[in-house]
Amino acid sequence: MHEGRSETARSGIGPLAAAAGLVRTARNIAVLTGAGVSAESGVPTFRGAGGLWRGRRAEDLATPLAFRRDPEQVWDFYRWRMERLDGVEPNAGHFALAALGRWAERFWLITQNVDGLHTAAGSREVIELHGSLRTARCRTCPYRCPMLEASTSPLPECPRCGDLLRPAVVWFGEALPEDALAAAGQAIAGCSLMLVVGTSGVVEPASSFAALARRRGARIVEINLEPTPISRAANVSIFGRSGEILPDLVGLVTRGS
Ligand code: BJW
Ligand code: ZN
Repeated sequence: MHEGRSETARSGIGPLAAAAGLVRTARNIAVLTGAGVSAESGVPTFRGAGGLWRGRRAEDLATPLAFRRDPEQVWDFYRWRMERLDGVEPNAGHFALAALGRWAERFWLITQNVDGLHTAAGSREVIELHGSLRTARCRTCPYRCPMLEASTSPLPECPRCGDLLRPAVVWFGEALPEDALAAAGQAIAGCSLMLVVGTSGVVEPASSFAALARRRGARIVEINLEPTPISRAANVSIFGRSGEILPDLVGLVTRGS
């Protein structure tokens, strides 16, 4: 773990203790997670070396245009993603966030991830900004079904209207689910501390949440392997693996050890 550029340098205490102090006094806590929180469970991140699929950038396949051009290839990609999720378990970071949720007075867990691992770790009412890889939906009508039912055929069709089914995730240029966006707005307005974990902070609108919360007076703690655009808004940045740092941080907050 490396010391972040932050208030901690001035106060002389380490970033972990500084972050624990901020979280303990906050009580109303919002958490925003990205792919990094699931990396130690073996789920590849989007950007960087792990983000490639057959030489293509994962984010280039997560678009409506890619689906219009070559739906079979996009389905191949998502079937591969589903297979990668088979047998994947939440890691110590997911469990620590579930424990933090039980401890906090008010708590919101906002995730950009579509892997369902926060829920599997026991977090409740997870705000899934970018949808879920566990569900498929029709691209035309409101039909939805479990992904496992849809992904048996190379190009699954809607049993109601006959158009194509697609993964119920949010692609670039698409609006986020209204309920998730409204819940995230409440979190930003209601939190006195936002903990941002394992996101590169480049995808809107999630990348603005920390700055918005900070403008409303919340403190920001960031956990990532490296500095990100969110580091500028952060009171404390802790650089290291979230599967190691989160249990330490939550232990300090909830047990004082
Ligand atoms: C660790 C770690 C460890 C690793 N411990 N840390 C110009 C053109 C076109 C669009 C735009 C544009 N400018 C802005 C936009 C908008 C666009 C956008 O933001 N684009 C930018 C990229 C330029 N945004 C959108 O289009 C969004 N919609 C929208 O804005 O709607 C407006 C609208 C309103 C009304 C009508 C219509 C539209 C939608 C964004 C959807 C993003 N979708 C994806 C795919 C989801 C489905 C799927 O999974 O396939 O979401 S893209 C991808 O990026 C995925 C992720 O959730 C998202 C964020 O990635 P994340 O989580 O940050 O992962 P990484 O890989 O980037 O970073 C991992 C981090 O973890 C790194 O920092 C590591 O260091 C760290 N790490 N191991 C701690 N162990
Ligand atoms: Zn349909």
